[in-house]
Amino acid sequence: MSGSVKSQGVAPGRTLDGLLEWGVAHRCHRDETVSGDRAVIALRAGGVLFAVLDGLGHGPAAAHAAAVGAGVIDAHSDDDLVSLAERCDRAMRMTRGAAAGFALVTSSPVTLTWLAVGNVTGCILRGLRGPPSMIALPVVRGALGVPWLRARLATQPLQRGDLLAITTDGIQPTFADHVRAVGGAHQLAEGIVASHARPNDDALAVIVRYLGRS
Ligand SMILES: [Mn+2]
Repeated sequence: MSGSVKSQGVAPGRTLDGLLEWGVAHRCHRDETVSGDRAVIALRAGGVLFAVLDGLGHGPAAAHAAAVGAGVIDAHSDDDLVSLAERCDRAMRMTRGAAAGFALVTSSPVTLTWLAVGNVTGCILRGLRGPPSMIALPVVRGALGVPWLRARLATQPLQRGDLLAITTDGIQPTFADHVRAVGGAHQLAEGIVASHARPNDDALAVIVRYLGRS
C-alpha cells in the first residue's frame, strides 16, 4: 500500500495580507521512503512564490535533485521567475534534474505569473460553485538540470474564489474534474492526493485559493 498523506514540513496557511489560503499534500512512491517531489513556499516583496519540483524518477537521487533546486529557490526567492529557473537549472546540472513549476502571486491587482518545465501541471479552477471551468497553464518540455527549452512566462489575473492547483505527474490529471470548492486548501490538497495519486510515482499537490477582499 502507499504511504499516508502528509505535508512536507510546509505549514499550510494564509498569506498576502490574508488574500491567499494554501495547502500542500504529498505521498511517496509505494517502494520508497523519501520523496522526489517537493514544494517550496516563500514570502517575497509584494507576493508569494509557490514552487513544485519533481526530481526525475524517484528515490534518493530524485530527492537530491529536488533538494538542490529547493535550496536555490529558498536562497533566491526574490528573483524573477526566469532567473530563478535558470539558477535552478545550473545548480541541478550535477543531479538527474527535475521538472518544475513556479507560480508567483502578486497583489494590486492579484495576478499569477507562471513558468513550468517538464511533467508538472498547473491549472486555475474557476467558478466551482457554478459550472466550473479550467484554465490550463502552459508547460514546456524538458527538465531543469538537463538541456531544456527556454520557458515562457504566462500571466493570469485571478478572480475571487479561484483555485490554483500545481501537481506533479504522480497525480492523475483527471483530478481536476472532481475538485469542488468545499473545505480548506489543505483539505483539498489532501483529498486530491488521497484520491488521485498513482502508487508507482511520488505525488504532490499544492492548492492555493484566492479568497478575495471581503
Ligand atoms: Mn513524477
